[in-house]
Amino acid sequence: MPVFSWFPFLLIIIVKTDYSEPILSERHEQTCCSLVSCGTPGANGAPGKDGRDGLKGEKGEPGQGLRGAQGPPGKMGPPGHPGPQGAPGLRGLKGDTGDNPVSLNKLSTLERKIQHLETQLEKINESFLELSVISKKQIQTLQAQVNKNKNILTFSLVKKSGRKLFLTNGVKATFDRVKVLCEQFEAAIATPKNEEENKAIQDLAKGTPAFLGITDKVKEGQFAYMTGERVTFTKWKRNEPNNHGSGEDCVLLDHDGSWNDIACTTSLLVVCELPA
Ligand code: FUC
Ligand code: CA
Repeated sequence: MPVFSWFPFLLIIIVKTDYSEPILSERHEQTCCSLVSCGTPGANGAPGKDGRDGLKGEKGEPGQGLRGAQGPPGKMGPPGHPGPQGAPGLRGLKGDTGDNPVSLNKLSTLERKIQHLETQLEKINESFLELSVISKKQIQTLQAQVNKNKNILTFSLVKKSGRKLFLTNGVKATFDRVKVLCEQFEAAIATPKNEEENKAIQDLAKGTPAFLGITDKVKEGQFAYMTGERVTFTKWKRNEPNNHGSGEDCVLLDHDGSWNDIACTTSLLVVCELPA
């Protein structure tokens, strides 16, 4: 038999001898003790070297510590792959019947119609603009009238005399202030041009002295209306006008209807007049 055909047997014998050595020595010890009386057992030898690392233990319970704050969101990941194509949708409703092809002749008629409509529209727009301007003006006029009437209403006491309407708000004011108050509703300071009007103001004032729309501011001693025209009717008290203290340019209508020249800075009843 050639040598290589012995080799497997030889290998088995070697391996077996190697692995069975401790068993043999154990047996040998036992055999020894059973045959020969054994002596006192020797002292324990020094502990052997540390064995190899054991298998990895099971995962432990989560710790007791407080959970930390949530960290910032991570960077956006790369876009995913497009999904598979969806199932085909439901069939749509049937569409409208299409127009027939328009003939050139028909097209020009339509164009003419559109042009006509555009012209009409332009005209309507123009009329509308005109109309809105008119309405705006009308609204402004109406608003002005409302404001005027509102102011008249505050002058609740009214006395009509001939073609004039005398109004008072029962307030006292200096001459300049009376002028402003009356002008607020396009009225003038009460200016009697005859006895009847003088009496109407006297009655309306009910004993309170009132300013008249007459001054000699332009020329001392020459009393005139606010228009600048010289007075045509007067009802001076005896010894008036006297320009007392050299500073009396305005006129006061007294409780008895008589006049006295007075300082314009005096406060007297506000009486205005409007054409009736
Ligand atoms: C008379 C008047 C004056 C003033 C004075 C207190 O002299 O003429 O205008 O009222 O009295
Ligand atoms: Ca006087």
